[in-house]
Amino acid sequence: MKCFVMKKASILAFFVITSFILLPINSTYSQPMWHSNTATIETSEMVIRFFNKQPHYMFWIPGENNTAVYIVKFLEIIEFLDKNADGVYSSGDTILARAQLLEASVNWNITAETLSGPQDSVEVRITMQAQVPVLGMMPSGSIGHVNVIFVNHIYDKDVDVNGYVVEGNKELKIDVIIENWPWVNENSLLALGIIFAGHFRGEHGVPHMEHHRVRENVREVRMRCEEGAFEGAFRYREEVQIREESGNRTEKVKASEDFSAHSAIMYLVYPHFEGVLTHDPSILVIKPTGDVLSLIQSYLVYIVIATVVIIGAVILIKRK
Ligand SMILES: [Ca+2]
Repeated sequence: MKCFVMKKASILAFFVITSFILLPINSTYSQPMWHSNTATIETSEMVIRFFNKQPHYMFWIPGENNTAVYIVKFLEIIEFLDKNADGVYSSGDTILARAQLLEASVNWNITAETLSGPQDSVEVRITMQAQVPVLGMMPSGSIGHVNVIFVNHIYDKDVDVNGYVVEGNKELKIDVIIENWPWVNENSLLALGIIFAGHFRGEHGVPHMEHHRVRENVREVRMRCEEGAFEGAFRYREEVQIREESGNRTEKVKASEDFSAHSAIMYLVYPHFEGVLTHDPSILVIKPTGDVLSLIQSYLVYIVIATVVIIGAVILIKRK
């Protein structure tokens, strides 16, 4: 009798342990990886590809690229005169010069490092740097070069960076660095043009755009499509750091947008500066939470396995 009970218990234990081993498959620990041949960062929660090895970010949730891929493209930097004095780049403002970041002739140098980050994290850091030609408008022609750097950081766990929590594995923090702009005018401003787009079930499209405020000084534009089970987001701090010979200063950032069914473009506006400007936006993937149905769907395989295992255990025990 004693032996029989022992057997029962050990069979049950075996099945319980087996089902626990099977359960956490999708939460196994892994750190972000860089694939240089495809210029792709891969984590357990997010994939980011630098299309054409340029600052043209395509990103998705692993396994979901057939439904939705979101795109954030850093298109151009414009020097302009704010004619209507609204502090943003708007129609009627005068464009003085332009640097096109995605021209095929611009050669982006890409370097990859794996570092130990803050709070015992692992950081994968991909740096893209280029000397981008700046073309004047009146008269038209080259007026020099600007040094543009995108330093991309991703961490294997949530990390606090200057009071902002960067979400581990699913948020790419980008330092946009603009150095030595060859100014045409001493009263002008710069605008960084960013395009939002996507591939939805293989078709090129424009996501539905929504505004959110994440916290004080941090704004978010959320990208959503009907087809995808997840959303994309672009966040930015409403201030920039400027390093000049005369010292460092922090200045406000404003933005103008033109979001429609056919295109979505944003211009972040930076102040006039001599030296180096740093701004730190980020891109991230957001999975809907609290939706019971989608939670059940994502665990369906495990629920089925657990049920089969339990039924099997009950049958075996009853036979003994
Ligand atoms: Ca304006």
